[in-house]
Amino acid sequence: APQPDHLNRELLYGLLDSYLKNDVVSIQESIVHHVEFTLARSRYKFDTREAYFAAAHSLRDRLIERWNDTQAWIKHKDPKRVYYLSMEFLMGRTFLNALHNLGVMQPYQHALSGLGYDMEKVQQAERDAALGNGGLGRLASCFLDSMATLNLPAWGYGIRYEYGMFRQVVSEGFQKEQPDYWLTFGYPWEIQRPHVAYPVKFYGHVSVHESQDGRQNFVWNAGEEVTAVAYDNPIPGFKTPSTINLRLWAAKPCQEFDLEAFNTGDYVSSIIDKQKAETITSVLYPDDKTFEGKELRLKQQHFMVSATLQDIVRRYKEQHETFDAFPEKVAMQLNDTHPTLGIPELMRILMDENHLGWTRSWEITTKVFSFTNHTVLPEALEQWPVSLVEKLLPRHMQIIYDINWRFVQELEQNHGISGDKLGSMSIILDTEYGKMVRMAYLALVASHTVNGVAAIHSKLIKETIFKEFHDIWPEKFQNKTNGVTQRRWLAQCNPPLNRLITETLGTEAWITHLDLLKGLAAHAEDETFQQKWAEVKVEAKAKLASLLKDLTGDDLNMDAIFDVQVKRIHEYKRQFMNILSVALRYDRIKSMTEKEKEEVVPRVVIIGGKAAPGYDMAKRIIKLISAVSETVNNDPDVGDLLKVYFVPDYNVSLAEVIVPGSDLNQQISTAGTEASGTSNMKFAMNGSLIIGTMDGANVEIAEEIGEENMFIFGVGAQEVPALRSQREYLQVDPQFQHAVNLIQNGHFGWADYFSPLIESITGSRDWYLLANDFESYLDAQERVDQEWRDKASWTRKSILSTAGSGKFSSDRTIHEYAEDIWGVEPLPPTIPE
Ligand code: OX2
Repeated sequence: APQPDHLNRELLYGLLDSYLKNDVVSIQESIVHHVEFTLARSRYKFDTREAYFAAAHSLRDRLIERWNDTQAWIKHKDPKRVYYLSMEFLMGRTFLNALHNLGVMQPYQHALSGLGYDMEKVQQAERDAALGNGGLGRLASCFLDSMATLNLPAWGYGIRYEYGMFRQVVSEGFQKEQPDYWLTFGYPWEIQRPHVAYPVKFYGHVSVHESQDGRQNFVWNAGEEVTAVAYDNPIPGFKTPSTINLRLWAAKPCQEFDLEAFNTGDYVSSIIDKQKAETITSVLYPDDKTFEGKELRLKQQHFMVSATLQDIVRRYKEQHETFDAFPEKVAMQLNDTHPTLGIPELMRILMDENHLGWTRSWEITTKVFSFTNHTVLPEALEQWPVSLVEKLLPRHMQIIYDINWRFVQELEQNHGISGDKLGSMSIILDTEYGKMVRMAYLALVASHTVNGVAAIHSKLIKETIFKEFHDIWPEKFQNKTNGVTQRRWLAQCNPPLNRLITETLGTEAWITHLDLLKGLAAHAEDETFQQKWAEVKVEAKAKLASLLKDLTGDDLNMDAIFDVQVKRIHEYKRQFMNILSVALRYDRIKSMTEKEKEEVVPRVVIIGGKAAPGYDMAKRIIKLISAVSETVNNDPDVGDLLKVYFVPDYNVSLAEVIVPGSDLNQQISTAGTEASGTSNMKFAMNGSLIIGTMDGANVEIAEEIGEENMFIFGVGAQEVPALRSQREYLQVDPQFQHAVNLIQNGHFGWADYFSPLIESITGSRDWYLLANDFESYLDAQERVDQEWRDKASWTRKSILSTAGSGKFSSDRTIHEYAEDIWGVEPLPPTIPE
């Protein structure tokens, strides 16, 4: 681009020598300015949504100042940077978060109310950015918040899907998926960077050229080329100027038009052909746990990592002559195997485009990548057909073969491995349908570190799916127990609890040092404090009740236990077991005398979550929950003693109301199946008691807050394999049988539709051991009811839950990644001259 003839630096520095002012009047001026000049509306007439957009733009200006300075500062210091590569970021809303982190909540509130707008309503006008499925994507977003807050030189990289996670509509109990075109009114938090664009190639063939020094040069002649355009999303840290970047790529038609095609005469269809490029980043794949070998998905993965690596390499080369320092300047974290193609892509860039030999390139590559595994479920593990990779990415397939060839050599020569075992460790798997690339093995071979996401999960991957790799490379394996950001998940979503904690601890330092919450334990027995704690919970419950009132028209019984299970619908998460116990509870109440009913502890059961569109069983579970809900809620014999609700379209913003408003939350996966879980941490922080199995992070939560303050039940992960082999001989508990009969006999209607569900938990089919754990689950539920009767004791446990959740901050998690895996250090958050 042409440069200016003369830069008047003095004038420029003088013009922008201080940040925008954050007094109420300055904020009002900037909001009104954006109403007029950004939205082109009249300042005398703008609705709540326009108020939101204008306020968002004014806040974005303030983010950009900090973003620019942070990036200039990082560039000036040139420290080692960490890049978090993820196909999903489940950001939710940004407005409130940015207000909090920038410390301008109060003046914005006053500014808006002065103009006649209610902050609560303005904030509701924002649509969730739902570019993720669930735990994995939300974890990535929590990590960004922590990386910014900890002043780490970090960036996130991902895809700017035009359609995010589908909107779930429940009609007559059946899930319907509706497209989430979230960009309809524009997204004020992003900055498009049309000049930050890279070509991404697909298909074609590879040719080999002999260079003068006798070396072979591989040239990939692509059959298709698209352009990746950057959209930057500033991520502010809390109480620090540090504002990091989430760079999301969108696909656009390639700029270098193939003139040949245009000259053949069919100008219009040539343009239309080019337009197809954009479909690459159209839609987020909505399946959480089953691998689907779709070509478009593979394209998305390559598109993301190719643009990202070109960007990272370009940034590095701006400041360095050779690649010698690359591993000291760059760390890349692979969020599951989805971005694993980054490995052959970096090899290709180093070898084919920068003419480094294999050995140098491999040395560099294996020093920069590290990999996180998020599940042991075999159906989730990515295996791409070699034939597909070969067609789409011919050069990458060659490189993967080469990596594998050298790896197998190493196994034979250095580890004395041969025969079947070689085959079982090979990156390429031979199946009856042809050869497959095992992405997890590729990631493992090339990464310097692999980690699980909770202690039990990290132990399991060493013993099961990656056992043979652990045998040869024990030092590669680490654990990094997940965490969540307490800014969003406590400070922002639960203001009354925030105030009580701050008042009690005499400091708000817990917002960046969550360990301080343990100071609350000293007050757990204090009656007046318990009283205040209970009042705060009532406030949060009232908000949840009003949400349900809007959804259903019902007034909730505020004395009831608000019992919540919100997460993706999956057989391993056992929502089915939950609803079976609800059916029993209903049946029990039905058979009671009026006198007996007086003793019943009332419950409001709230279940929410999306089923992958192709996951038939999960969809039937939703219908079953709805059917039970329909029967129970309309039965006058039951009245206020039991209510069941399925909350449609569970998402981040709903979670921000549901989590604080719950008394009890269910984390009831079959032991050994839920890698970590992260909502368990959010609930515990907000003083909601956990009923759960010894699975995922529940185990560590129990260590921290005490098993006696939770309702633990069920078999442990070590017992599961043996039990699975004994399933057909298991004597089922009569209550389990009774609950099953109720459904089978059509008590809730739809008996035929539910029969595949019943079959799936019968005898040897019961993979997730519902029958086995049921009795112990009912016991735990009984303990819940008993405990509720003793209000002081319940409140004590609730306080101790919050007090014990200090470990589960993503700040702690990120600090560990930075120290043990990435080798990156915080930058002092000084603003450069
Ligand atoms: C999820 C895991 O199922 C969950 O247990 C974990 O808490 C979360 O990742 C964050 O680590 N897709 N989502 C997950 O795994 C995969 C694969």
